Amino acid sequence: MAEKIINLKLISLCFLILLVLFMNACKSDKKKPEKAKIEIVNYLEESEESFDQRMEWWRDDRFGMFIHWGVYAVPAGIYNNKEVKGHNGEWIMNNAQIPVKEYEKFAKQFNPTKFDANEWAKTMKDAGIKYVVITSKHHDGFGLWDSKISNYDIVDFTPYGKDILKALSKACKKQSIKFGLYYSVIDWHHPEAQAINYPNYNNWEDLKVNPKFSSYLENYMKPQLKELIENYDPEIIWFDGEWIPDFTHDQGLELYQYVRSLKPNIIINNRVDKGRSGMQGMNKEDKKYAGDFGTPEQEILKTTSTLDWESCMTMNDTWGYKKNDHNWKSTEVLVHNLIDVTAKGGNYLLNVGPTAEGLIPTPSVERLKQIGLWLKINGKAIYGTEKLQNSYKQGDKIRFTKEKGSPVYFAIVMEKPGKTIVLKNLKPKKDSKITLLGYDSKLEWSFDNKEGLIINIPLNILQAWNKNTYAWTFKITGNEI
Ligand code: FHN
Repeated sequence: MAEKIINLKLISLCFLILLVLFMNACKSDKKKPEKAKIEIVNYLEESEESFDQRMEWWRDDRFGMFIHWGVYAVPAGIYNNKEVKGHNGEWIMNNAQIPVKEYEKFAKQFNPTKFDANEWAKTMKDAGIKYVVITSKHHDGFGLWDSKISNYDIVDFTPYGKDILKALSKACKKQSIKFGLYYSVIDWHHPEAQAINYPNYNNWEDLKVNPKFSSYLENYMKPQLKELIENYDPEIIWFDGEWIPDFTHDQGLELYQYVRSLKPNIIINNRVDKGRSGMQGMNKEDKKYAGDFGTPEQEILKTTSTLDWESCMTMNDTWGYKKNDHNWKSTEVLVHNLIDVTAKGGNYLLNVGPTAEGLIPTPSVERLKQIGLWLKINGKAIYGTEKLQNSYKQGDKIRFTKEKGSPVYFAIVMEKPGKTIVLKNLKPKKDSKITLLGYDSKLEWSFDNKEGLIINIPLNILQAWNKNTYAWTFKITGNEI
């Protein structure tokens, strides 16, 4: 009997122990905090493979539109009935040393009732533009979107009251044009960012650093960038105004990480950091600076580069609209620039400066149309191409490109050729069919080790060259020699 009682006690004890263990297990399960799954990625140490993947569409697209649009389109280069000195219309606030409250009066007049986002996107599409970069905020600090961080924007501060970025991003999406946003580090309107002696200074060197700049960076710039990325899903953030002494290299590195953390596959230009030297933007030591591509401004690199780059250029002399700037480049120059940039492995970001009413100036639209017509025929030699390994040119008037990953080469001739054209660096495949883009006929050719490739151009084709031809593209399957 006593043995039975001991057994029963033992069983109960075991049961109790198991119960306690079970309850503790449940408790500790409940208590165990969810392991935080925050993965800290260092975007500055991206592998080459991942970088190449991220940059692929941008490298293929080659041709983008830059849009400088904002309050400065209202004065359009004139202040107090006088033409303001300096090329750039978007600099009028600074160049004419206009006090903030005075400049705000222009914002109060900004009413672009003729702005039609779909029309703009169609102009881009017809021009063969593949991506666009628009000034969300230029140096004057005015925003083209409905910012919740500020009321100095198109919705809260102007009679127009509609969100331009919203309309344009939608219209671009419809036309499959990738959407990018320019954002200025400089802000002449924000009290924590503007030089503390603004607008009373004699020259650039006089501008005094604002001791509150890092507060503006943390509490204004970053939240605005977050807003822009979350609301408009841009593919590119294009920084500018990074040269001011208020902004540091370390802040640039951190800003790059910040923007990538908001959208990891976004592409960011090198002006996110202090790596551009002068206007050229192709610092040889770019590796230590953040940024995905170099930004030569108003110029084309002299030759190829191992870095990615994009030449941004105006069609006349200003970025932002100036009513008296009529110094337009010819369409021929613009087409030749696109060819030259492409052959050197870069991208071409061509600027328009719309009016205060919301229209892209007619001379720009006309040129864009002509470029589009040229690209309709010759686009194969531009989009999705890569630079040649040996030489991107022959003399001043011939440029080469190559279809990515295939033995198809293009020789682009930028002046009317004679009855034959001789190419020194390409050897066609035996029985290769050589054509001129836009014409069906097979061209006769011969190849000689000494002379090179000789292509005959029939008279009827030669006679078709006119002032809107700009350049002819010969398509050749073969290899480089
Ligand atoms: O100061 C600006 C200028 O207004 C314009 O936006 C150009 C475009 O690349 N960037 C700056 C100068 O580098």
